[in-house]
Amino acid sequence: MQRATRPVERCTKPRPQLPGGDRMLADVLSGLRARPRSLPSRYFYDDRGSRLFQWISRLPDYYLTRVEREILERSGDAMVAPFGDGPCTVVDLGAGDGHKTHRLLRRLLGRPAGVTYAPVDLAQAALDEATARVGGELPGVSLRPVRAAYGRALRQLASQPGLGPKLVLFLGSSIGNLEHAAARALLRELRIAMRPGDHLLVGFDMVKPLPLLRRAYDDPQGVTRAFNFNLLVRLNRELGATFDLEAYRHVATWDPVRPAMESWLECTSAQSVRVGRSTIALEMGERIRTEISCKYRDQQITGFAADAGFTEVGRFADPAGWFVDALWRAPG
Ligand code: AVJ
Repeated sequence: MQRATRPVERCTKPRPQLPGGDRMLADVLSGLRARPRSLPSRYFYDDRGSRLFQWISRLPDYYLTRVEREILERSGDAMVAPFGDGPCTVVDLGAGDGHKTHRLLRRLLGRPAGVTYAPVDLAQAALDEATARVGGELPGVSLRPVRAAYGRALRQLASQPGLGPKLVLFLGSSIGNLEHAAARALLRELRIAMRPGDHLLVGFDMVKPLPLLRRAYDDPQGVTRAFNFNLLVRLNRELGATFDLEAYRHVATWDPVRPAMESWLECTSAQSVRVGRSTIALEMGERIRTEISCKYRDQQITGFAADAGFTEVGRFADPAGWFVDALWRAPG
């Protein structure tokens, strides 16, 4: 009996299920067909990609994380000052690796009213890690992880009673991965989802001498290169794509107009790549853009706050002015 059914099973067997899904396939194909060719940078952060970014954030050349941590260390008291004595909540957009959040939460312990920590991420692993870490290091902080996109998460939290005023963290110059129009749209969405008196702390990496930027996005140890290549590794695994890792090189360039650092994968020979049922032909020397990391000037920060309808409360920078954490209030 078994023998008789086996050929039938083989014929009707579906193609092996790939973890990537239709959304990822569509995003990747439309990016690869666009000019310039591009891949969405949000797909960097699978487990290995998240670990590689943590490694980047500890590199001496990647000053962003270190400098922002120093700013939070020095100015944390002023950042949490808007909270009165009642209960309050720190919302962490893109739960990151938590060393920075710790520096703010620490200062809210020992208050008579409760402190809640609400990490927000789409990845369950990131949420689990953030809650485990804060729960372990700062017992006494209530944990309220939210697995959702940023705007939706804030709307969800706004309807929950007892959380008190919120300090929403959007740190690390994560905003820099967005084109300006998309950044403005996100900030507006956040402001609408916040309640009057809630605050938003946004990290902006500032324009600075080019050699510093180049080293931050093309470190001599090659960790940033590995981070960039991991995107292809992921697409090969999750979409069954056929990128030949030997045939690309990591390139970091400066766009003075936006302005932004841009990360690319450049073909060192002509390539033909299968992605899903499509084939993409790439010429030797052609580049695929994998990320933009916008750099800002003070005036742009003013513009972002005004455009989204926030009131500026303060700006906290390192002595050299390399990085700014801007504190904004949602007006009544
Ligand atoms: C986490 C988006 C802020 O753009 O600087 C680090 C990611 N890319 N090195 C950045 C990244 C290359 C990083 N952000």
